[in-house]
Amino acid sequence: MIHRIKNIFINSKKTVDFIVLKNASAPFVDDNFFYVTGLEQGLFEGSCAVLHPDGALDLLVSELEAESARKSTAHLTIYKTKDEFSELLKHLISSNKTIGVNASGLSYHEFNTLTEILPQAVFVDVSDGFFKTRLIKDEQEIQRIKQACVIADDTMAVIPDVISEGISEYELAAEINYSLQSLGAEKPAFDTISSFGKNTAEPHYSHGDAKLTEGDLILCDFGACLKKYNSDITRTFLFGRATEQQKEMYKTVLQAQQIAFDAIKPGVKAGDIHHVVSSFIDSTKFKGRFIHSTGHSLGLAVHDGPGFAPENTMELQENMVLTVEPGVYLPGFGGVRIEDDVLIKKDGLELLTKSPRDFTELE
Ligand SMILES: [Mn+2]
Repeated sequence: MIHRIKNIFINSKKTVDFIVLKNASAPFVDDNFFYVTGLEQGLFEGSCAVLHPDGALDLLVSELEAESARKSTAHLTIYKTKDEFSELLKHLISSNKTIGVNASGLSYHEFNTLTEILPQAVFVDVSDGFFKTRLIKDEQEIQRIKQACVIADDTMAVIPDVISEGISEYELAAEINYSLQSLGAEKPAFDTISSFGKNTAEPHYSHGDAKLTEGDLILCDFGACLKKYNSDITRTFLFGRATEQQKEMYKTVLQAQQIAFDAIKPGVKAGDIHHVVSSFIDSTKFKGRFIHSTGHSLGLAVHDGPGFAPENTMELQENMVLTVEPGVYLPGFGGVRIEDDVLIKKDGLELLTKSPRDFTELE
């Protein structure tokens, strides 16, 4: 993980002597703790990582996490009490230094704790360094995301078999989550979305007690979390026979996604990808019905940084991983979204999720 740590220092506009990550209780545990350690397991509540510009890493963890932490190559120190933690941290850091913190992952309470332990230190926000470094995935990260994508694809393949008239959105979500974990995921990447009929028109509706009836669109959006890395996929199916309007919605979204795939390559601005997709949808009868951005960066977090959003001027680079997920939503009628995960390659992209994308009418 030495290269990751060195790059965080290089990619931050600020110059600092150390970087300190300090976790609170879950869910306020900084993803970057796992980024710099490469650890696949463990919660690491209250733990602290001290990063050095040469790539060295000190971990300060409670006894509870000691066994998990030993799997990392970092220099490990175990603390038993809060006082011991403070003494050990002071010992690791000479107090009159400039210390970088990740302001986007540090609670105000934990920040106050650090300033109390190290009153002479100057604290500087180096979140830009983490953010920039994490956008470009290294080989280990790409392998983990690929494995998470395989589990998501294998789960998508199960859906036609579990669908039947009268099944509830809750039950379908449970089937999806069961499949994800039985195929090796630690957990679903996020709250699984399985919506039917008019509920498919709400992009962030998760699931409720609606029961599947003939003619319903079925929208499934989920991912696998594996070794802390995530996948994210969406397919929209139809139960029964599709109407012309449903077919047209699907065709439009599928075409929009292909337009994005064709345009994605290194050097193109992320925002421009969104513009080609949204202007295509706006040229159809579904004008104004694409109501979110075209995709987001994906990795340790499901929303791992900016993506194909209207204002994003970031240039695409090799080894970024993003989602491509256009959709069309008609309130009171239903919605269609198709989402895949892509790895940016030298000449274009590699599709990491491979589930079939043609419109499927399920019986
Ligand atoms: Mn997504």
